[in-house]
Amino acid sequence: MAGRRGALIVLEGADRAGKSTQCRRLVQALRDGGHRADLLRFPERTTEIGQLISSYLMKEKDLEDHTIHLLFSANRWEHVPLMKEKLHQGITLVVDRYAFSGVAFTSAKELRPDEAAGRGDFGSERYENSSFQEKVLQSFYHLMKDETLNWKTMDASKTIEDLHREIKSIAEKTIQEVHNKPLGELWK
Ligand code: FDM
Ligand code: MG
Repeated sequence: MAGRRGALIVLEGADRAGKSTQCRRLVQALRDGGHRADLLRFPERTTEIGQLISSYLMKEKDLEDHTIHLLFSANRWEHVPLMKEKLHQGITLVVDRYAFSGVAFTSAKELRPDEAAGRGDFGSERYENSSFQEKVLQSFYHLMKDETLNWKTMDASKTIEDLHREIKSIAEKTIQEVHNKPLGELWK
């Protein structure tokens, strides 16, 4: 195992697609299978920046769109040294949202028509309504055209168990494929 690096596995998607459930299940399954794996999520609300983001999302605080975008970005950057260290140590990172959410959610604001948002059965945080989630999805589809990012599309209407099996098998394959490749960058 010496010198093997971990894989960066990111689950992205609209709200309530089941990402958090699948991330937890995946980390557990990888560990059970003898891999070293850690779970991360973004926004990571526990840092000072994360607390600002959290109060924005809970509508306790209003922030200008560029400002909140940069806070989400800063919240990822403050974790990058730790993430690189873990990946170099051979720990696979399973990440519940990353920079793609950053792009998709911010660009969805630009796509949003100025009409009243139709409310679905969502939570009460900012962005949690179906018309905005529609725009987010469009942004994700746009991002997925970048083939260098090695996207795999999951059908979130499948059962938790079926999805878990699929995701686990993709993750195990990815861990094998990247273990002797140098760390790259998401976008150059
Ligand atoms: N979100 C998340 C963004 O708008 N930008 C980002 O960079 C990230 C990482 O934050 F609505 C949004 C997506 C979601 C909200 O995320 C909180 P969780 O996964 O529901 O906690
Ligand atoms: Mg949410």
